[in-house]
Amino acid sequence: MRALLVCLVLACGLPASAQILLRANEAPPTTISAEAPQKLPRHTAVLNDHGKEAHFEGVLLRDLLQKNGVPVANKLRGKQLATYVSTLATDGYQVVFALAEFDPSITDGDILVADKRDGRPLAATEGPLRIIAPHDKRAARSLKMLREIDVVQLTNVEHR
Ligand SMILES: Nc1nc2c(c(=O)[nH]1)N[C@H]1C(S)=C(S)[C@@H](COP(=O)(O)O)O[C@H]1N2
Ligand SMILES: [Mo]
Repeated sequence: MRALLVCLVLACGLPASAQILLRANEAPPTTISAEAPQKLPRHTAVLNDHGKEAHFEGVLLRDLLQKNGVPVANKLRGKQLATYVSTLATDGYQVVFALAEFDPSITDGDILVADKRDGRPLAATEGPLRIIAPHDKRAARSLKMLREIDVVQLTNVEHR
């Protein structure tokens, strides 16, 4: 793939099993063990789970990206607007977000990587980590059993 590829597998104030993986182009993935867990602010979000409210807690995906060298702080421009964030679950489910969805000057940018539901750690059927996209009308992008996050910047080579 002719795209700059950065892959992050998560940790950061999140379950101990989490670790960070960085990958650029076809280079072998680099795993960085979370020896010094990053202290990120905790956030909450409410998800409409088939008509029932579920309360989740975790860290902002935006903060996690920022902390791992993907700038999403504010007012993205240029190639940053041609960058996507692909999330992959252990069951193969995959959801793509635009990087701009994490820019607070464009959206509320409050998509979570959650590790708690109604105050308790997530069950194995949805955890240990789950994406929560609280403003979506359906929970389809709220990917369960999160395994990887790839940040991919498109290049003009791919435009045809
Ligand atoms: N890993 C994973 N996450 C997923 C899904 C899935 O199949 N696998 N389904 C999505 C869909 S379509 C919905 S509506 C919500 C809730 O799915 P559930 O009703 O199976 O809990 O999870 C989302 N996250
Ligand atoms: Mo769904």
